[in-house]
Amino acid sequence: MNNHLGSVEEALSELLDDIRKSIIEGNRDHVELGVQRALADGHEAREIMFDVLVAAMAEVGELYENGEFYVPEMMISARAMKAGLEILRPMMVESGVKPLAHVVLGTVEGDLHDIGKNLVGMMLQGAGFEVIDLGVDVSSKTFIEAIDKDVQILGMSGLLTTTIPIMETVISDMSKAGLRDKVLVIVGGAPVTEEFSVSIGADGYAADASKAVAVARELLHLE
Ligand code: B1M
Repeated sequence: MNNHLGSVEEALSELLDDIRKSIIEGNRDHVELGVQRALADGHEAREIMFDVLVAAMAEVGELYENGEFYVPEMMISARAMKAGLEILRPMMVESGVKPLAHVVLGTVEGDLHDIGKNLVGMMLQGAGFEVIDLGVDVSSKTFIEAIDKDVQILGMSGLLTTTIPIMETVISDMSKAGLRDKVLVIVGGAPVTEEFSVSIGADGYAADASKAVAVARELLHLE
C-alpha cells in the first residue's frame, strides 16, 4: 500500500498489527475480535488505543491525502476504528486517561448533511479527542449551551451556501456570551473556504477530516 507500513508492522506484535490492518481494510468484526483478544492477552486499553487505533487512523488519513483512499474507504475504516473505540472507551475513562481536548461538533442550523461532520468526529475521536456530537440542524443557542468548562474547541460543519453564514452568528453569539476567547472555532464543509473562515473570525479551517485533526492539534499546540 505504502512503504512506511513495513516499519509499523515490525514494531507491533502480530495480534496488534492484525487490528491495525483490519482498521485500514475496514473490517469492523475483525477489529472488535482483535481488540477483545488483545485485552484478554494483557495489552492495556491505552496501548491499543494510541499505538494501534489512533496510529491506524493516522495511516488512513495519509492514504486519503495521497489519493490512495477515497471518502468511502475512509468512512469504512473510521467505522471499524469506532467499533474498537467503543470497547476501549469505558476502560480508558476508568483508568483516568484524559482526552487531548473536548470538542463540541455539529452541522449548522438549517443543514441536515452529516456524512462529512460524522467523518470529522470519528477522525477526531480516533486521534484521542472527546467529541460531543450535537448532530445536524444545530442552532446557535444549542452550540453555546453545549460549551462547558472542559470544551476547548467548537467545530461547525456546513454544506449549504445558504446556511454557512450562520457560522458567523454562532461566533458572534459566543463573543456575547463571553466564550469567544476561551474556545477555539474550527469550520469546514464543501462550500467553506479558508477565506470565508478568516472573514467570519474562525480560528481554523479544514478542507477534510484528516486536516481537521491536524488543525485541532496545531491550534492546541500539540504538534
Ligand atoms: Co445535499 N446538497 N441537499 N443532500 N448533497 C449538496 C451539498 C449539493 C452541493 C448538491 C448539489 O446541488 N450539487 C447542494 C448544495 C448546493 C449549495 O448550497 N451550494 C445540496 C442541496 C441543494 C441539498 C438540498 C437543498 C436538496 C433539496 O432538498 N432540494 C437538501 C438540503 C437538506 C438540508 O440540509 N436542509 C439536500 C439533501 C441531501 C440528502 C439528505 C439527500 C443527502 C445528505 C445525507 C446526509 O448527509 N446524511 C445529500 C447529499 C448526500 C449531498 C451530496 C451529494 C454529498 C454530500 C456529502 O456527504 N459529501 C452533496 C454534493 C457534493 O458535495 N458533491 C450535496 C461527502 C462528505 C464526506 O463530504 O460533507 O464535504 P463533506 O465533508 C468533507 C469536507 O467538507 C470536510 O471534511 C469532510 C470529509 O473529508 N468537512 C469538515 C465537513 N465538515 C467539516 C467540519 C470541519 C472540518 C472539515 O471542522 C469542524
